[in-house]
Amino acid sequence: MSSQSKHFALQYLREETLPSTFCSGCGAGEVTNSFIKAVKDLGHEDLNKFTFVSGIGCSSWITSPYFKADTLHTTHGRAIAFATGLKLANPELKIVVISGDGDLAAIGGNHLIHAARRNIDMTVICVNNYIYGMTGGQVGPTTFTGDRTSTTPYGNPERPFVISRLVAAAGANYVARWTTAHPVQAARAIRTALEKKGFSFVEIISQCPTSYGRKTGTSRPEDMIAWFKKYPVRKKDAPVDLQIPTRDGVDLGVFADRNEIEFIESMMAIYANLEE
Ligand SMILES: Cc1ncc(C[n+]2csc(CCOP(=O)(O)OP(=O)(O)O)c2C)c(N)n1
Ligand code: SF4
Repeated sequence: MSSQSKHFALQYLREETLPSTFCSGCGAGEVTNSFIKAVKDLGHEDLNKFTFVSGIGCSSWITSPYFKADTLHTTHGRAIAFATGLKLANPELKIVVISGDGDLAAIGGNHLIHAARRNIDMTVICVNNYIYGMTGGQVGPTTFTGDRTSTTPYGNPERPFVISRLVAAAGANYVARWTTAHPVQAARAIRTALEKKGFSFVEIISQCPTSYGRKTGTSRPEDMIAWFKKYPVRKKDAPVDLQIPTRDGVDLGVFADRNEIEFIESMMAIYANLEE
């Protein structure tokens, strides 16, 4: 293949690791494309400016081993805890966490809300496929009520979190939610998130035809994408809808966009006062 006909993302990926191990039709590739598009639009020729952190899960494999960058593949649920340590040790680092909804909102949920509350400078991309994909489709905190999963074979009795609302309410400077069916909007949101000082969060709803679709009657990736396309888009500054979402659709768009003081700046301001 001539270098001119190469896919734009290949410049940022370790080609020797491809093809990826994701199932065919998985949304992980679209998330990768949206992220790389955002980085390219920001004028970066490579990923050297970034340090990537992920937990454990299929979505956690998006960065490592594929990204040509420094990538830390950590433990399940602790990506934000590792990322917080890195940022405090070296505030110059531009840290990006890419992980799944189980990793970030179930076992890692406490790290997530407190990082948002502190407004620590990092970007978190949450790949929400409504399930624990890697381990075979167990129910998670984003699974809809009534969904059949491998651990709720008669239907899920719980109600789902809306992670984006939760993170916005906790204090993040930027929060947006799109899907793999909205790659342009997702790339734009990631670009805004990467430029934002403070805690920025982009949730991308993504199809897992293998572990979620198969059990919930939508195992064709194209059917899942058609479903995502029907989701309503919030009007800018519209009041946040507090209804518990159903499979009929979750709202997309921007949930927070503000410029409140970032954690390390806040800490340094206190230290500066002590020295005076
Ligand atoms: C402490 C710990 N608990 C549980 C597991 C098993 N485990 C690995 S990945 C995973 C869930 C993955 O789901 P998610 O984070 O949503 O990512 P996905 O695979 O859906 O992309 C679990 C429970 C683990 N590795 N470590
Ligand atoms: S199990 Fe689901 S999330 Fe994991 S690679 Fe396959 S389709 Fe993607």
